[in-house]
Amino acid sequence: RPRALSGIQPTAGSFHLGNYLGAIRQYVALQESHDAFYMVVDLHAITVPQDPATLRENTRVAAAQLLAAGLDPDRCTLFVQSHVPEHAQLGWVMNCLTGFGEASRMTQFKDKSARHGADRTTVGLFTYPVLQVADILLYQANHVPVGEDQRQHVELTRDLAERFNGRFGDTFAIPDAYIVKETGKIYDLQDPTIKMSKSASTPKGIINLLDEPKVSAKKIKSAVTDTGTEIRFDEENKPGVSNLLTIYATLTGTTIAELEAKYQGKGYGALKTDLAEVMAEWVAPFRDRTREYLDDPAMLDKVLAQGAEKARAVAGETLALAYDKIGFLPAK
Ligand code: AQP
Repeated sequence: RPRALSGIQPTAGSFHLGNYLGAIRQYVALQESHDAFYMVVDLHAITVPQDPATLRENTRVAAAQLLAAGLDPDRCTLFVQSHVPEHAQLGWVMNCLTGFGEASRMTQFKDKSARHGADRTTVGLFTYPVLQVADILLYQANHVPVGEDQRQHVELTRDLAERFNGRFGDTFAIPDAYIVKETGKIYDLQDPTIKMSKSASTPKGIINLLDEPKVSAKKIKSAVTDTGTEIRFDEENKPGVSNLLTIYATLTGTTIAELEAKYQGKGYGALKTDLAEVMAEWVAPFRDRTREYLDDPAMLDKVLAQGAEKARAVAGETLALAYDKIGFLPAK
């Protein structure tokens, strides 16, 4: 079986609809076909300031949501990044292979550092794409299910894996990004030209999966569309309507064409009312399931401990191989 690896940050408490449609849905699907590793990336979270108690709580909330979304610990390995020290260890190695200019070209870093301001931007934020390289290579991952915003980081991973293999001999598998074209970028509901994002979206622009269902329904109803009337998928001229159609089609397993036919001659109001209902009906059981997992922290911690043990077995082997190739003297 091919390997899959991906990670998600525990920073916001609730995941948002972009996280789910762009990434988590694919995590669930790839459990069936892949030897899959998924982690809550707390090391990445601290690239910006975090309150310790909130971070700890949100790490469990993130794991609970992944289980609620359909990850099954019997079919994938679910763990917390800081439980597997090899990530930081291989991260350092990868930092030493990355050019300063190369890291400076990462657009996610440029966007995020611009938002934080130079004084509040940490070196950790600068090198977080390199830690992501280590995350992926430790598991010899073939496929990395992510949203479109992460494509450049997977490209960096390929470059560094090739560089390492070229310099020290074959060590790492070369991964491919696994991005679903239709849902790789879900847009902000209030500004459908930018991605839905926990740091850039306004509260009305983002659907948080753990919000009250009626709050999410209301946000769909007040989504920005355009001055036209026709319900048609046209990302260039109708980005708002197109985004709603993508969300609707994916959550209900229908096609965009079917939806266009269904809403022919109807107004935007009808589309929004129906999608608001679909949205509320989707988030309600998701919230309930998440709460059930959170009500049993001992079970959750056990799942994460077992996941970390499985992850360490693989990561430890890869790190030992890389250390040996580099020429580190083995500890006796
Ligand atoms: N709008 C989106 N559409 C599709 N996929 C998305 N992802 C994020 N936003 C969208 C994907 O979700 C996964 C987890 O993301 P993360 O934990 O790295 O969170 P993030 O990228 O920090 O999420 P945000 O909301 O985009 O945060 P900020 O605003 O801080 O950058 C990833 O696979 C990501 O591609």
